Amino acid sequence: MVDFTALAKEVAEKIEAASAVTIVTHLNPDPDTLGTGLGIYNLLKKHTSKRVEIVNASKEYPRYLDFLPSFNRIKQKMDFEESLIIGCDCGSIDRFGFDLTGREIINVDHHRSNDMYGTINVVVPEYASASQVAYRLFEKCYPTTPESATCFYTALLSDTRYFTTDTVNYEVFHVAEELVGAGVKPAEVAANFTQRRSLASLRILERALHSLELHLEGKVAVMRIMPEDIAATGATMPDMDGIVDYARSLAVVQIAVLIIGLPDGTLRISLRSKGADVASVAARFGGGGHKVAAGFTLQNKQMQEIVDTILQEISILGLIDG
Ligand SMILES: [Mn+2]
Repeated sequence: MVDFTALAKEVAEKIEAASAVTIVTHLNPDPDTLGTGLGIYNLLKKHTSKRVEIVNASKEYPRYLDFLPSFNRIKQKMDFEESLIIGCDCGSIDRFGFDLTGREIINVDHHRSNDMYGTINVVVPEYASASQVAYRLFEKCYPTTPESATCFYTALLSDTRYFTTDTVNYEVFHVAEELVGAGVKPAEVAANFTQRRSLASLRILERALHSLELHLEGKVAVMRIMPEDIAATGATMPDMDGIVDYARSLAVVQIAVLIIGLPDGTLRISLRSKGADVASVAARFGGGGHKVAAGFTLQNKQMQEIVDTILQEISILGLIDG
C-alpha cells in the first residue's frame, strides 16, 4: 500500500519551497476533479501563506457544484508562471489543457491508466476517487477543515455514484465517516446533486433515450446525441453527465456507449460496463479511463462508422459473455 506519511512529507516540502501553487483540474470537469482541487485549495489557503490559484481550461463547469467552498475562485487562465503544479484526477498531462512543460507537478489521481507524469506521483488505482487519495495524503500535513471535507466528500459521492460502484468498500465508508466527522452535511450535498437539475439536462436525456439501440444480442446499448439535439435543448456538456448510466442500467446490457456529436464536429464517446474492461476499447482510440468507465474523443469522423468500429472492437476484444 501507499506510504502516505512519507509522500505527505515530500509534498509538504515541495509546497513549502514553492513560490506559489497552481491547482490544475481536467478538461470537461467532473465533481471529482473540481472537488479534489477545491479541497486542496481550501486546505492550502487555511494552513499556508502561499499564493494559491485553481484553474480549469474548460468553458463550462457543472453549475450545481457552486455550493462547494471557493467554487467561484476557479479560473480559466493560469496566472502564476513558476508555481508548483498540483494535478487532480487526471491520467495524462494533455487532459489538463494547459502547457505544463518543465513544471514541477504533484500528480494526485486514481486512474489505473495514469502515466505518472508527476515529479511526485500519488496515484492509488484502488481508491474510488481522486479526493480519497487527496484526503489521505493531505490529512498527514494539513488538518482537515469543514470546507475541504465538503469538497472531498462531494467528489467521493460523485465518483462512487452515491456509493454504488464496485470501488466502494470499508475504506470508502471509513473516509466518508471521517469527512462527515470533519463537518460535511451529507443531506445538503445530496440535495445539490439530486434537486438542482437543469431543464436542458432532462430534455437532452429524453432525446438520448429515444435514440437507444441494442446490439450484439442486446448486450451492448448505444445512444446518440446529435448536434441538432444540443442546439434544440441548449444542453451543455455538464448537462449530459450521467446519461450513459441509463443505458447501462438495462438488465440485459453489459456495455453501454454514448456518442455525443458536438456542433464543432467533435465526437465524444463514453463507455460504461458492468465489469468488462472498456478502458481497453477506449485505448484503441487513444482514450483512457477506468475498467468500467472510460472514454475518448475523435475529430472529423462519421458517427455511424464509429459505432460500427466500437461494436467490432468489443467483439474482437471478447468483452461480451456468451
Ligand atoms: Mn475520479
